[in-house]
Amino acid sequence: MKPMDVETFKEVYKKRFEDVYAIQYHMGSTLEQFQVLGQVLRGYYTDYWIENNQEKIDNQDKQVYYFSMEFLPGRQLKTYLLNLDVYDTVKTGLTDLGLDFDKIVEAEVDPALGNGGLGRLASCFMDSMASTHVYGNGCGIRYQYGLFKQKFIDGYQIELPENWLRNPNPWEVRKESKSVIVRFGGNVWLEEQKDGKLKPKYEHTFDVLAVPYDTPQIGYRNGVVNNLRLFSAEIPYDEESKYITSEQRQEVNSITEVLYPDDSNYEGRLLRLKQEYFLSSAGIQTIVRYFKNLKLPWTRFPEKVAIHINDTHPTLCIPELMRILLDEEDLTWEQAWNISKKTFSYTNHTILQEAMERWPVYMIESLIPRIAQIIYEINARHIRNKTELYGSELAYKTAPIQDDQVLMANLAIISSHSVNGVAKLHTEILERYTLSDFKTIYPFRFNNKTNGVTHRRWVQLANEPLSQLLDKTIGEEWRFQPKEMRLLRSYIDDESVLDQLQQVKLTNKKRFAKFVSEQMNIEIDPHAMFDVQIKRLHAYKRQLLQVMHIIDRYLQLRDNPEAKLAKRVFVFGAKAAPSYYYAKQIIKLINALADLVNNDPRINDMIKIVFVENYSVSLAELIIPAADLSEQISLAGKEASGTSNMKLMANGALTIATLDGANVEISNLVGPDDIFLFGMKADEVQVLRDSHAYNARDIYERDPQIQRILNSLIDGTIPGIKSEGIDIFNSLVTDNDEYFLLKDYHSFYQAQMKVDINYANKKSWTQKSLINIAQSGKFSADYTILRYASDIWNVAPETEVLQQ
Ligand code: 26V
Repeated sequence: MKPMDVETFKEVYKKRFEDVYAIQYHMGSTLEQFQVLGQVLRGYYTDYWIENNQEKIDNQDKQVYYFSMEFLPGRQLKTYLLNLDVYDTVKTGLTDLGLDFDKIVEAEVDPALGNGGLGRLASCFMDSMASTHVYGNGCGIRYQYGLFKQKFIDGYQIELPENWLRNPNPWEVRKESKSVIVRFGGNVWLEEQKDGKLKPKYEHTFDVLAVPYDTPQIGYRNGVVNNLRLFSAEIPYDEESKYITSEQRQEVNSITEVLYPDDSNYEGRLLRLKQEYFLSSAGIQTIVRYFKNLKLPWTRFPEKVAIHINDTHPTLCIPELMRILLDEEDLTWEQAWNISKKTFSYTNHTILQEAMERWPVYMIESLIPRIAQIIYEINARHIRNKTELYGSELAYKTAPIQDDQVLMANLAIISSHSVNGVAKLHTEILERYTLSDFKTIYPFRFNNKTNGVTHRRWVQLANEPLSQLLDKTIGEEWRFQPKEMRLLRSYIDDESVLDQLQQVKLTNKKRFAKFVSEQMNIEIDPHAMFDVQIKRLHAYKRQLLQVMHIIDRYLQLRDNPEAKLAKRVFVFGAKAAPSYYYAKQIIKLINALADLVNNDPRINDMIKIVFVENYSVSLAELIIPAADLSEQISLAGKEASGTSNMKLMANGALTIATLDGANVEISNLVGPDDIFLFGMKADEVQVLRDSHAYNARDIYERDPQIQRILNSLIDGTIPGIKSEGIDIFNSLVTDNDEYFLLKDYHSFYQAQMKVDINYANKKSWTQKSLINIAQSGKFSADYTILRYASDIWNVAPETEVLQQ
């Protein structure tokens, strides 16, 4: 990489600052300082970016396109500095100039262009593709407003718009010249050409311009710069006159105005369908244009292009590619279909029925009529071919169109060459139950790719004290090869390393405690256990189970302040979908409980509850390094993978978990002594549900411990709640507790008591923490990406630094 020394950097920075703002460099605001630093950095990396783009064209290497409706990149500045290997230079330079590096870092907005795990995974993958030398391109939407900003008012969640583009974004480049037109609506009919071929004709279509904005994705010290391309909807320039009414203009702008916040809850809303087609069409057109420049025959398309769809949201990519190959490139159906199938692969991220996308046929027909015709044809051919081979029952059960709806998962599965789940258990459930009919027809199409996280962001940057300790203890190789963190294992009895590990944790806890004191006015003891549950608020994730546990402890401590319980700080971070009423009631409950518990002098500060507002990637970076205990307590079989579990583990938190998602793999890696497992297993849940024998009211009536906890929801114990207490009580007792909280409660409670006992022994706790850190390297997204590359995308990255 190009050398950059501190003195040169300082000169360049000062000069640029004064040129841009016409004031002396030390007079600027932190925002101005950030903007200038962004420009300086951009000047530094652009050469690589240009070089990389040229190289790709010259070498004609296969390109991966990762389509996702969500990306959650977090702040980029530190990632760029780290990956360009100029972190220390820049930090020292700015400090020399009397500027506050950390403040400048915080001046960057954290783009919330995703809901949670799925979007964050896409961004970890972008970082890993660049770092493992996979030519990966992200394709997404440049939402003008990201996920809503969460505020608590009187304990209730209020949603405010998140205008993340308020200030200029120094990383993105608007590529107007690469814009494409996306066509909606109108009438379409097939007309016979002179040569006898049928070609579609369109009239009265509504055309929208898709303008790309590119953001570089810089690999870790390897000179690679990939591209994240986000499309923005605009009025086509040469057709301004057609869009004269404000309604028409608003209709265009609304397409990329806002991210849908209803994570895991499908709603057949027209605007969402428009977004999905907008992304699919714009992205596919861009790829086709790129491929045509290579001047190769169409049959070689799958050799040069792999297209991955992140959940079903961009599935319309498939009929869109078919449309272009058929209508514009004159391929036959068989030719187009073969090319498509070899090109597309699909990841499933959920088995929750309510998250499965299915679009009414009439909607697709009126919004994108030509695409509807193509889907009908895919459907008809599927039924015909599969009936012949497997009989009509299986053919119809796997068809993409059923009951006048397009089942997007079915469409994605039958049109791709690979379908993967995101953790071993999840893939097993898909194969055995959810998608078993497809498994019969396509036995080799399914595979597992357990999720991963980038240790660069989640350890190297978020936890500098730990990173330094690792460097000192095991050398720096782990930074390139996270599996090398396992070398830490041999220090399990090294008192000095254990002491330092404790110091690292304490430092991080103090940093978080300072934030909590300054921002929330709550004083927390850094020596207490920090017990963390950070994820979207959803009934299946069972934040309520943790609430029951907290109430239980609170009541015990109130009766007996000397009770043998560990001092704990319970940390929550969670947004609820704006329309998810029950989840919002739980938010109110947690806040009301926090008010009660945090201010009750009878319990001697033995419990504090910290519910951080507006949980985000940036807050995760602050919370995760400070965590002692990681709560991964979803009902077994429901959480596809989870990724906060991996990040927390890498930062030395111990996990309390059900055997769900990737928790199963974490448990296998660390062994039974270094994780706290509880609760029903996925197959037990299935049996219990199928038996219809579960009776939650019965448990409530017979079990005094549970009864006392639940009564506190309705008897005024928690003064801040009103109807919420009753509704939540009813969801458990009257509505038979859909997620089996009462069934799992005792097992959970026992596990929590075991946690308390273990935490009392500082040394053995720290040893367990060390094992967790050491084993976490296996969850590096770099390895996950290499498996996608070899098993699914068929690309061979230059992996001189990484072996799987
Ligand atoms: C569905 C929908 C439905 C339509 C409206 C907007 C919307 C947004 C997102 C979703 C999909 C939710 C699926 C999801 O986020 N799954 C999570 O994926 C993570 C990464 O694989 C995984 O770790 C989590 O366990 C899984 O819940």
